[in-house]
Amino acid sequence: MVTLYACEGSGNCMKPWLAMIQLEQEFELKIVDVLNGEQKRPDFLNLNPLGVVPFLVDEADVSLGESNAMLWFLAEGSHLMPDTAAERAEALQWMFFEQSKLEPFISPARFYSFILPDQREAHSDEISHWLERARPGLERLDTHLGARMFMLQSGYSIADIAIFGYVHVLHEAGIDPADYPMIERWISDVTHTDKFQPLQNLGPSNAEAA
Ligand SMILES: N[C@@H](CCC(=O)N[C@@H](CS)C(=O)NCC(=O)O)C(=O)O
Repeated sequence: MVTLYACEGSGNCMKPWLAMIQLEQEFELKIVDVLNGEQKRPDFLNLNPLGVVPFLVDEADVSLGESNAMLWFLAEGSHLMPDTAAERAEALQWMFFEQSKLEPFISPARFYSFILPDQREAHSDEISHWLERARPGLERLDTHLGARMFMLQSGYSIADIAIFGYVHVLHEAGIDPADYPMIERWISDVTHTDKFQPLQNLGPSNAEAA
């Protein structure tokens, strides 16, 4: 049995969580309270010395950090993994793009605007900087999605789940989704994929105490 350590409200944690739900893979969810520093407690650091979530373990040989690496592992041999080497490489390209051009800017802007709104004012200069840095990636993504329904021509895959994690909450970062109509259309299409669950459902009611 796989155990996923995750926190509420996180686009990164959503990725392996949603993939396992859509793959109908049994797993145990343990919620880590990152706002209260549980990820830096010795018991969790013993598991993952980097002290971050998501983190994925099983009883055998899996001990994995990085949400997109988890997607790659979980999707092996499933309909979420593209068939050809070229498509798999393209999926990886978008997964690296997500971690370098989108997540580093959308995630912190959202953190101080939505998760900790009382700190928005204190971080307003950084938020403006992050929103500016997010724009080229979002424009590139919007153009890409104008020509296809999902990230890959072959259909819904881990590339969509990777990008969806933070892009579907861009409004919570202070970005107007109406600026990116193709992304808006794609967000709606992803929410209509088989067995989709929204981020709000990633929480203690579906988890054991960590
Ligand atoms: N690149 C990593 C990012 C992991 C990460 O930074 N997780 C955040 C939550 S989204 C975290 O645990 N933050 C708490 C901390 O840094 O102490 C991934 O994709 O999994």
